[in-house]
Amino acid sequence: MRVKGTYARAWIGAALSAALLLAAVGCTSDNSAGNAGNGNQASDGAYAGNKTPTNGQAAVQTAAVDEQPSSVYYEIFVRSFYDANGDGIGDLNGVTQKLDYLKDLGVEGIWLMPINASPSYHGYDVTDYYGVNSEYGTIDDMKKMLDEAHKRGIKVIMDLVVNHTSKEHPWFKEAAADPNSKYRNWYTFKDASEPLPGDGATGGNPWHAAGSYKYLGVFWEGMPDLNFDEPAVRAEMIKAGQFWLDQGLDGFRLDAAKHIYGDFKSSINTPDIQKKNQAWWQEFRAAMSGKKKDAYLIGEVWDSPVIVAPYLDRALDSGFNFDLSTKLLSAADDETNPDVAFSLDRVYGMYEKSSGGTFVDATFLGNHDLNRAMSVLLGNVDHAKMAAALQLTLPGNPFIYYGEEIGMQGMKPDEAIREPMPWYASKEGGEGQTKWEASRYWKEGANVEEQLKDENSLLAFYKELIAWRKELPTLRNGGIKEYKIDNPQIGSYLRVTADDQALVVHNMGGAEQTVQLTEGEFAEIAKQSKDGAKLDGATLVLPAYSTVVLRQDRP
Ligand SMILES: [Ca+2]
Ligand SMILES: [Ca+2]
Repeated sequence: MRVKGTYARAWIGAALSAALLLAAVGCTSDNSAGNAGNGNQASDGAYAGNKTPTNGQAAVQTAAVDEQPSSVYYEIFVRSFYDANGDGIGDLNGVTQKLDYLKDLGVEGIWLMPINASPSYHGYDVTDYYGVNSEYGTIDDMKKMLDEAHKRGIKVIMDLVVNHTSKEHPWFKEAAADPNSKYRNWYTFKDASEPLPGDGATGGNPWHAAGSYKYLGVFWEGMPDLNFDEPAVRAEMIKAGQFWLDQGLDGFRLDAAKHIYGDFKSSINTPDIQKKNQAWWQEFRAAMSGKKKDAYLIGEVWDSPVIVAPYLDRALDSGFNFDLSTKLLSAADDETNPDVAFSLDRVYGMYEKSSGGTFVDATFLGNHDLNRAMSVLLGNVDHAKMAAALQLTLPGNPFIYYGEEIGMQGMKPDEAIREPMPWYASKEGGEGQTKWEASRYWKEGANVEEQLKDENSLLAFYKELIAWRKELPTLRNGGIKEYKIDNPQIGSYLRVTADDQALVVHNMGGAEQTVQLTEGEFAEIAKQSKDGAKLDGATLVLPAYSTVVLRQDRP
C-alpha cells in the first residue's frame, strides 16, 4: 500500500526523468527519420496522432502526466448487425438506423469490419479497394452513415486490408495470367521448381500453385500477399486510404499489420523485417496525416507489447492489447486479482518513449477472431460484468465487439463468433434482424429488447460503466499506477492524471469483502456498481462482484 506523500514525490521524480528521457528520445527519432526505412518517411511535424506534441514543451507535459485521452469503440460486422432492406443481410443503412442505440450505449467510435467489395462473407479478401460490397449498400449509403455518425459525435474507422488482396482481384488475375503484366511484381511469384521456405508466418506452407508458378499467400490460397517492395503497391494502398478519408472516414483498423513483410516464421521477428514493417506504416501514416491531420490508425499487431512498441513510432496510434484480453478474462473466470497495473505501467512507459507521448492503448475482451468473451466465461453474467468492469476502468480505447454488451456467445469456427446480432426477445426476431446464417449460439435473454428494459442487465452495466468513464477524467484519460491490497480476490489500481487520481477497487468474487486502505488517502466513493459499498475511514466494504471508484482526499 502506498503512503500518499511518498507516492507524490516518486511520481514527480518519475515524471521529470520521463520528460528528460523523452526529450532525448525525441531528438534521436527526428534524426533517424530519414534512414528508418525506404526514404519515404514523414518529415518532422507531418505526423499527427491523437495528441501530437507540437513542440518540445508539449511533449514534456504529455510525458509528465502519461495520460491517454480515450474513446469507447464498438466493432461491427456489418453482415450480422442490422438489415435495413429486408434481405436478411446486414447493411450500411442498418448501421445508420442503429446509431442511436450505440449513442445511447455511450459509444464514441465505430470500427467497421471490411466493407469493400469481396467474394467472401467476411470481406478480408478485397476485390475493389474503392468500392462498397453491394450487399452492404453503396458509397452514398456509406457517406450518409458517416454523416449521421458524426452528427452524434461518433467517429468511424474501417478495416483496411492491405497485406493481401482476394485471388479474384483483377490485379491478381492479370498478374497470374501474364508474367509480363504490370501487376506481376505486385505479388510474389516464383518458379514452381524453385526451393521455397515453407514456414508461413501464420502456419502451413504459404506457397500456392498457379500453373508453372507458385505465389505467396500467407493466410490462405484465396488471399495472395501484396509485395510492398513494389513502389506502385505502396502508392496504391496510400491512394486507397486517402480515398476513404476523403469520403469522411476517421481512420483505419489495419489488418495483419506485422505481416506486410512478415511472411515467414523464421524471419518475422528479425530486426530487418520489423524495420521494413515500421517503415511502411510510417510512410502510410505520413500520407494519411497529410490528408486528415488526426486520422486514427490502429493496427492488428497480434503480439506482445515489446513487438507492438516500434509500430507506435510515427506510425500507429494504437495496437490492440492481446495479452491483456487474456488476463482480464482469466481473472474474471478465476475470480482473482488480474494484477495488471504494474506491467501496464511499464508497457505504457515503453509506448510513451516509442511514440513520443502520442499512443493510446486499445483494450478488448473479444473480437471477430476469438471465441466470444461470454462463451469463454461459460455464460456467467457476474463474470462478464467483472471482465467489463476491468476493461472499462483501465486506460486506453476500450473496443467492444458487437453483441459483447448483451452476452452473445460463440465459439470457433469463425462463422459462429460472427453470428447475427440478436435484437429481439424471440429467436425469430423481427424487423431488421439479420439472418444470413442460422444462430447456433442464440441464448434466452441475450438480446437487446429484453436487456434494454432490465436495469440489472449486462447491457445496462456496460452503459453505466461507460458513463463513469465520461464523468471521471481519471478513468477516461489517466495513466495507471499499482495500488496493492492484500487480498487475492481484490483487484485494485490507481488511475492518475496530471492533477488528480482515483482508486479503482474490484471485488472479483462472490462474497462481500472488507479491505483496509491507507488512512486518509481517499475521501469518498465516487462510483459504485452495486448498492452496499461503504467507505468508513480507511475501511472499504465491497459487495460480491462489484466495483468502486474512490475519490482522492484533497486538502
Ligand atoms: Ca440488407
Ligand atoms: Ca505479407
